[in-house]
Amino acid sequence: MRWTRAYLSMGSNIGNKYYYLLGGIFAISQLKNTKVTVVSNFYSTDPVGYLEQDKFLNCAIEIKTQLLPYELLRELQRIELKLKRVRKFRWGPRTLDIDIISYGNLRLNNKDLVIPHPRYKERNFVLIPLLDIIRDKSYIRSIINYNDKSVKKESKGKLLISSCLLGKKTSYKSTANYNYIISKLLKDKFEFIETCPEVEGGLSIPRLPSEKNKDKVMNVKGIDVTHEFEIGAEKALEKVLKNNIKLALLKGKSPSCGIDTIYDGTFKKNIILGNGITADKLLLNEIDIIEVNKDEQ
Ligand code: PH2
Ligand code: MG
Ligand code: MG
Repeated sequence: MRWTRAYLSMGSNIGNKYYYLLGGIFAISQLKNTKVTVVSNFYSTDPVGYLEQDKFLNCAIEIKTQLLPYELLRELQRIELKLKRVRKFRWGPRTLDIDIISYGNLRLNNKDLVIPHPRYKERNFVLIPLLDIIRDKSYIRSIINYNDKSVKKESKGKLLISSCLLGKKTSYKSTANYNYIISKLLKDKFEFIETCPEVEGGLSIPRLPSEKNKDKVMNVKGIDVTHEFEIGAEKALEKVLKNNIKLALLKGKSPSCGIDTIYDGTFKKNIILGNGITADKLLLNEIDIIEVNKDEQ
């Protein structure tokens, strides 16, 4: 199968807008046979259409995919639905809109899918992010309305991030969890405030593997390290509060950082529903969390 380059436009205007856009980007990067290759800047944009609604946050991404157009559409709709769910401790609607702007040089005109997107040329909230990332900029430049000031580039926001995801060798094995989207595509767009709650809680690098079971964390030799994990969680929360952070990108499955799924405490690679100690503490303080994992080799 060939890889096709596609451009997607993303928008959110309810709740933690960065949570939806970045959550969408990481979810897209996990689709089978699909890679996220470029991410635009993020823009605050006045609503177009219904004016009685909050400002949007918009961005555009380039992907390379082997999914066919309708497969891609279905997967994107599934991601929209998944991110619209109401999360624990928080209430209210959540929205994420992901539109296919172009797919290779395909032209398609069906009632449920039109490619290129039928209205993108009139929408500066699509064109301006697209101009950041598209290879052939001259056509887009010729159709942008430069008098329209309703699309404003966002200044760099702060995100909490697990330091192993930034390439630091802080994991229990003294390895990093390199992630291309973080290290290459998002690095210049955010200020990362890093934390390794296990190290900051006083544990060494390397350290014995630990797993969470109910509210305790034990290492593989049966020593209770809950106290260290709780100190680490406290320190992560301090950083979040001090920097007024609303969103964390945390390493998945970890007994400190894992969100939604973790290991069950038996050291047999069994996965159960649950959050790591730091993840739980951040959720209770209304911080949204996106699970990020290292790239597959
Ligand atoms: N999306 C819409 C309608 N209006 N306005 C802005 N600024 N940004 C959007 O993404 C947007 C919109 C329908 O999808
Ligand atoms: Mg749309
Ligand atoms: Mg849509």
